[in-house]
Amino acid sequence: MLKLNLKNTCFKHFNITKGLIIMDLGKLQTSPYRALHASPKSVVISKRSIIMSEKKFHVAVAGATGAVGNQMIACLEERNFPTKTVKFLASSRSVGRELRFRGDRIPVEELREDSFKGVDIAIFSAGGGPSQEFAPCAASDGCVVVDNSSTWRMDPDVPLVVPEVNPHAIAGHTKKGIIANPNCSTIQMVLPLKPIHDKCGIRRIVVSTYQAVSGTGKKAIDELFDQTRAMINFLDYDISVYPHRIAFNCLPHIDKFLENGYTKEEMKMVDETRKILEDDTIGITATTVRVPVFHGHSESVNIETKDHVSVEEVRSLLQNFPGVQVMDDPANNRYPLATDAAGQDTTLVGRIREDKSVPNGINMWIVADNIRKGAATNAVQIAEILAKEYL
Ligand code: 2RA
Repeated sequence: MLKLNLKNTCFKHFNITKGLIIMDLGKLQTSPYRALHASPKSVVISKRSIIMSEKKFHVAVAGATGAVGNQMIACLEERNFPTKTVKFLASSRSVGRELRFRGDRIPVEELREDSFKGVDIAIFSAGGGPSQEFAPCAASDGCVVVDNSSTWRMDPDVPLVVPEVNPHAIAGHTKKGIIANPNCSTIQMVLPLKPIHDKCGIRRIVVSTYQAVSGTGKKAIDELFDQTRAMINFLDYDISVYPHRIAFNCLPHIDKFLENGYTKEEMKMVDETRKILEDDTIGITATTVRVPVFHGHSESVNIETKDHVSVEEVRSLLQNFPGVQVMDDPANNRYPLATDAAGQDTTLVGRIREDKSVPNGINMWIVADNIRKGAATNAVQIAEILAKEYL
């Protein structure tokens, strides 16, 4: 058995026999692969989580058994959210399962119209259909919903919030009882763009994404793993989650294609960015690509600003913006990687440089954990502000 120590990858154990690389499946199924998805490398707990009011809340998580739902539960626990009771809701298929919370085993209940009586805050990651059906039921029972699906994001009566960027928008929760959590690729892009937009006005954004399979969910994580394992062993593989093989490939296709030639994911980045930055004049074009990475979306972002801004000023603006960390020392091979971002809540920015092809152009590379800051952490942060300032 030849052991290769590949930092931050799944593939630790290889057996070389007659020129073939045979992977030790038993070990792969347990330690590195599962550990990569199960536990964060480090957990950044914001000061906000510590300064919560004494008041405690009845909280429900809808879609609790999914990849994002699991992480929402972990975030509530890590950030010490002031819960009085918790309720974990999912489809009838998951009833009978138990999920751990603060040392207790909580039985999963079926998500139904009457699930929200007596619940103060419900965090949803149950998919578009259930959000459409059940979020209004929750709201009519007096519960405020923080919804991770795309269903309500562009509704003018629903705030779309990244807490570091537009926390004031949470006040609009009273209109429908729903607050939308933006798309993961949008959240990590608007964070560093906000202070630049405030300082010198962004005229245009050109973004290309490199998105991890965990953005699609557990089945996609398994498909990338299974295809990779099969290919390394020269075996046949199945293709079911994506239209093409994702292992050792890049798919310029996330969500459905629209009539305008863009995908829904690309148009989410356009529309949501304008809504969050409260500026419909920004020109935005996006190309979103799925890559064979388990956790962490990366983005190449090019901006043109109205007023000139130097690279040094951009660095300084980002260094002083909450939730953003500048990691930009190319001479020492330091730039953000998906493997750096995975397991933490900070959005990493590097490769900051002038785009000399236009008068006021800046390029940067932005990376974040799509399940944490791109979904669960952002939703729990919204719930924290809601709890502290509005309920
Ligand atoms: C993705 N943006 O990565 C989606 C998840 N919300 O597929």
